[in-house]
This record gives sequence, C-alpha cells and structure tokens, in this order.
Amino acid sequence: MNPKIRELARILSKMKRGAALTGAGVSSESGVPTFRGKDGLWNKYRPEDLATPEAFMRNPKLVWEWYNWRIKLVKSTEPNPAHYTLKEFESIFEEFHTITQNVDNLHQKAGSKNVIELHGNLLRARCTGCGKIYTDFEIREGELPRCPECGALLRPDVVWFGEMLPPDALRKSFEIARNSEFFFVIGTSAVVYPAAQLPFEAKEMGALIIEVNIEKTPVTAIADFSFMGKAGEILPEILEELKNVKD
Ligand code: BV8
Ligand code: ZN
Repeated sequence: MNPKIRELARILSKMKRGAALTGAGVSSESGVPTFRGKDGLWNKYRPEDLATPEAFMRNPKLVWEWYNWRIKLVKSTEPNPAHYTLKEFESIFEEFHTITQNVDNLHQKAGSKNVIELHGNLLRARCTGCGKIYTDFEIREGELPRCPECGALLRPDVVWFGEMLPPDALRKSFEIARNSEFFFVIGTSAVVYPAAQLPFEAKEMGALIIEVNIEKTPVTAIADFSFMGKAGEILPEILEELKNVKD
C-alpha cells in the first residue's frame, strides 16, 4: 500500500465534512470521452461550433446530432469504481457532497445522493420557449425535438460556454467548498470557470486539498496530496485504507 494513501486515510478518518469536485476524467474509465487532451472531444470538434448558444441558434440540427450521439453513448455506460467510491464516502463521512462538472449522470447511477450538477445533465432537455424540463424526450432522426406544450425548440439542459451556471447549484457549491475540511479534485483539468475556482476557495478557507489525476493541473500546486494515477484505481485504495483505519 502506498504510504501516502495510509497517511491521507489517517488524516481523513478524523474529519467530518468534505466534498469532491469531479470532471470528465472520473468517467473516462467508464468509456465516456474527456474534453481536453489527445483523445478529447475538443481535439476533434470545436466548442464554438457545438457548445455555445450561438452555435445552437446557427445550426440546431448539427448541435442536436452531436448531443444525440453523446446521449446514446452515455446511456450505454456504467459507473466505475471511482463513482462507487464517492458514493461510499457519503456513508463514511458525516457530510459529503459530490460537485460535478460532468453531464453524464454516472454519479447518480452509482447511487450518490448528494450530487450537485454544475453543468447540467445530458439526460434532460429544456424548452427554449417556456423553460419546461423534459427527462423523457425522444429525438427522431433528422427531426428537431419540440416542446409538446408550446411548440418551441428543445435544447440539451447543459451549460454552454458563455452561459451562467445554475445559480442555486453554484451558490451551494461555493458554500460547501468554504465549509469543507477536505476537498477532493478528481479527473478535471481545472480550467473551466467558475468551477475551477472551487478548489482555491476551499484551500483559502483551510481545507485539505487532495488531487487525483493522471497529469498535473493548475490545482496540483496547491494540493496537499497529489495522486498521479487513474481515479478508478486510486479512490478505491483510499476507501479501503479509510475502512482499515476506522475499524
Ligand atoms: C460563464 C457542458 C459567465 C456541456 C461545458 C475565454 C474565452 C471564452 C470563455 C472564457 C474565457 N475565459 C473564461 C471564460 C469563461 C468560460 C471558461 O472558463 N472558459 C475557459 C475554458 C477558458 N466559462 C464559461 O463560459 C462558463 N460560464 O463563465 O458564465 C457569465 C456571467 C454572466 C452572464 C453570462 C455568463 C460556462 C462553462 C460551461 C462549459 N460547459 N460543457 C457539454 O458537456 O456539452 S465545458 C466542458 O469542460 C465539460 O462540460 C466539462 O464539464 C468542463 C470541464 O472539463 P473537465 O471535466 O475538466 O474535462 P477535461 O477533458 O478538460 O479534463 C479531464 C481531466 O481528467 C484531465 O485533467 C485528465 O488528465 C484527467 N483524466 C483523464 N482520465 C483520467 C483522469 N484523471 C483521473 N483518472 C483518469 N482515468
Ligand atoms: Zn415549451
């Protein structure tokens, strides 16, 4: 066992309140592509063409095609040990929240209850006219989905570049970051704001920062513990060690 993991587990075993900020890297072992990096989506597609309100106004068909592909992909995936570990953290600690930038629903599928979605969810659509949310929408090949209530176009219920994050989720996330004794930052390149601000906020308030990523990020410099490796391998090791210390 990695001695750093043992040391971390000892420290965590005395703590009560914590959270994790997660990004696409947490789901990559489930087969969901990340955004940045060699195999990332933004290496193949331009965010300006697909993930902005302007792109949707210009070419809703193209945008829906891309989202449809991602919706199908995500529906066919399952949570991995990283998701399941975060779910376990909810029963190990008195208070634990998962703040996610992911839109793939895998934290919920793994059973996590305290999930805050900062960038929305692919499995929901929202009416551009009346704002109604749909969880059960069907997209037919070559057709644009419309609101059964008002007839306006539906859009994916995700946060595009240049759009505001859901205010309640954002407020709650900052509150949690400021009140956490420990704060995990897992599988995120930590470059998309305002989410990327959260670890710095937590650090400023004295939280222990634990990063899990296969490479360095802007958070690495402020991390008290930095584990370079796969989230689906490191997190279960931390959980196991935590259980050992607690017994
Ligand atoms: C806002 C959701 C204000 C939909 C996404 C300059 C130009 C343009 C804009 C800006 C700018 N400067 C600042 C901005 C603002 C912009 C921003 O931050 N841009 C950055 C990129 C420069 N932010 C915004 O626009 C936000 N809104 O600021 O509003 C406002 C105020 C008033 C009025 C109006 C507006 C909104 C941002 C939301 C963007 N939404 N997508 C969709 O998914 O389709 S972005 C996209 O990035 C993803 O959704 C994701 O959520 C987010 C973060 O990415 P990560 O999750 O970190 O993924 P990434 O691929 O980058 O990294 C993966 C990591 O995992 C890597 O580090 C890798 O090493 C690691 N990894 C891989 N495998 C593993 C692993 N780690 C561990 N284990 C493994 N196995
Ligand atoms: Zn409507």
